[in-house]
Amino acid sequence: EKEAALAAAATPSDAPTIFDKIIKKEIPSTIVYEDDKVLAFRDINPQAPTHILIIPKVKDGLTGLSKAEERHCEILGYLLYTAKLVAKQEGLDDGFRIVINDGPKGCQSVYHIHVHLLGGRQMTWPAG
Ligand code: DGP
Repeated sequence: EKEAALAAAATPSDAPTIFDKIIKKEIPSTIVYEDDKVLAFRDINPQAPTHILIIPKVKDGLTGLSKAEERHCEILGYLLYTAKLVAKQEGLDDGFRIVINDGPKGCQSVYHIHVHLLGGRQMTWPAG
């Protein structure tokens, strides 16, 4: 409930987020993969033994999936491909889950698009 309230309170905007500071290494994070386009780091509030966020280094207006334009197709595909690489690196050979929360009702709290990679336990369905 607390998380839902926090997410609902977050106003969707294109303003810089905490993830910009993570990208610039101004605040520490546990980075598990990095290249020129994307960064993958461990979620500060893990919901599974493996919980990693994959983000584009350049937001380019992509605060969330609902703001996607055709020009974002390449980076969107690359985020998913990176999730697959990181899943392999984490040894999630029996399966994993990818989540993109969008907007207040989707429980999004950080308005810089990010792919959640969750694994290391049995997932349940439907998601909450
Ligand atoms: P979402 O609720 O889908 O917008 O996910 C945002 C996630 O970001 C949430 O699971 C917690 C994580 N997060 C927020 N601030 C930080 C931070 O400073 N460091 C790290 N590693 N994760 C953060």
